[in-house]
Amino acid sequence: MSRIDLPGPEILGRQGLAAAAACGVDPATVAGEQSHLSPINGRDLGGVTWSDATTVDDVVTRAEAAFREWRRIPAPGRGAVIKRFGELLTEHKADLATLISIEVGKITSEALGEVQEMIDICDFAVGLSRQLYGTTSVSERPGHRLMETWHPLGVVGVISAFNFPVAVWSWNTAIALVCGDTVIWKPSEQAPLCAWASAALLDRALTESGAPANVSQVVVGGPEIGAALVDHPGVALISATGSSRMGKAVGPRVADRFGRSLLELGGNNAAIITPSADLDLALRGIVFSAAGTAGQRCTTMRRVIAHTSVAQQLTERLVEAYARLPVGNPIAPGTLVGPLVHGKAYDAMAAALAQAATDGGKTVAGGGRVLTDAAPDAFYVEPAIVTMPTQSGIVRTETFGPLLYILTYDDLEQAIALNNDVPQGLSSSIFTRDQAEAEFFVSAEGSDCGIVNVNIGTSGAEIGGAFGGEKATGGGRESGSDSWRAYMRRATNTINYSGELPLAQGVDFTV
Ligand code: UN1
Repeated sequence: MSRIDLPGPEILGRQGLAAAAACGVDPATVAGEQSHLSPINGRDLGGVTWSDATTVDDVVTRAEAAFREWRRIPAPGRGAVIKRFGELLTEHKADLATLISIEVGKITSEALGEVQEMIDICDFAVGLSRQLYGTTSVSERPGHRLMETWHPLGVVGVISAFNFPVAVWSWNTAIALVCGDTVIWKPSEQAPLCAWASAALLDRALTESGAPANVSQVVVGGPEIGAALVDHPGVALISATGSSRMGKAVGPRVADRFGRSLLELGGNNAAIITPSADLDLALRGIVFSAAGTAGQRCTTMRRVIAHTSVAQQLTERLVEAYARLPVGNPIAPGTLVGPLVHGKAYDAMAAALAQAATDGGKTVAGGGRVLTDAAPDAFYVEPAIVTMPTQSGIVRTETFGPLLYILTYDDLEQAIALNNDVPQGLSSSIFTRDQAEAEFFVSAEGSDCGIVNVNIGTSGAEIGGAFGGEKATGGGRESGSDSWRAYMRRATNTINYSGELPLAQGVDFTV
């Protein structure tokens, strides 16, 4: 099912600039030579300006100067800025959602959901600004005490991806700012207006509070900007979201200068559907996680591992549901599947489908490109389902599109082995009404992922939990729980109030 009412490039360009201007962006300052395509129609929205990588050094110097002042403001005062930022995001929720749809092609509901994630993380960070606590511990020495204090880390570089063009920055920034760090953001080239608009709202909150200049900065440009941040010794932490290939390049480079990195990389997320699963629930969970956001979340469900007793029925019902998915203009009411971000994403999906067929897979739903007449430069696809005889190389590869593989299993240990036998380790889920199965899946012998769900899909995590995964997913944790620790440095303090100087481990050094 596809919808054909696609707006023209001039309309989208105008809407985008109006939404950005409403958030405080001056259209004149962002106009430039760099072409800027909307996935909705594949056409230029009107050129934007990019920074040169040579400017990064100055940007870092300004961020370092801002850090020296910002860290002196008590954390609850920093939290008050984030509280105001959350209010401004609430006020401009629709503007930002419009920009997200125009620049990356998300349907309106998911674009609004992304802004809601930003608002939620602001709430979380405000509370956190009064809870940056360390522990105290007993000392082995009389009249001594051990304690930990947490201090701001420094300049944080945030490199974000097109698929969550603003929420992932806000997870990092809201937390980093209350922790006392300053932030430099290198957004996706795909979404400069989203970035400028979000940053303008944050700037407003900072200015209103009298915060020092340059607590938050944005540098829009190509990969060389990211590389300059990665290599800059003044950037204490690089938080990067993107492909495992990107992370493999970034991690060692940051480590080489003893910087810290927080990596949020690829996923190859599966759901195990057990014999006792509520299939109605499983169906809804799978369709949202696999086809939602046109399969372009790092948490997108890419594999279903179904028990042989339910696999056929489940597959038939999925095929039926997929036939009803409205594909088309993401801004039109009722659309559930928007476009792929660009032609390369489409090529990757087509190549994966061809490879899966070579490996013995059978495409049972979708896979074809649609709306080619209405939008010849855009890339709309019907979400695909491929049944696979084995978990071949292509199934173990993350293809960033709506492509779901179905595998089967006979016993749970085999299903868990399949779940874990991929390079990535981000998200996973099990659908079961059997408590022992659910517990086994979340146990140490179960899923090896950072996110392990029961009776919900793999995507759509709340901000309150730590977000991230293992293996080729990079190991980083962002967003809620105690992820804030990544943005601070820990000092262990031994306090001696005894008047004596006993040495630890019973060492005698009397002179
Ligand atoms: C991402 O795709 O990079 O759990 C982040 C989710 C969202 C975040 C996804 N809350 O699907």
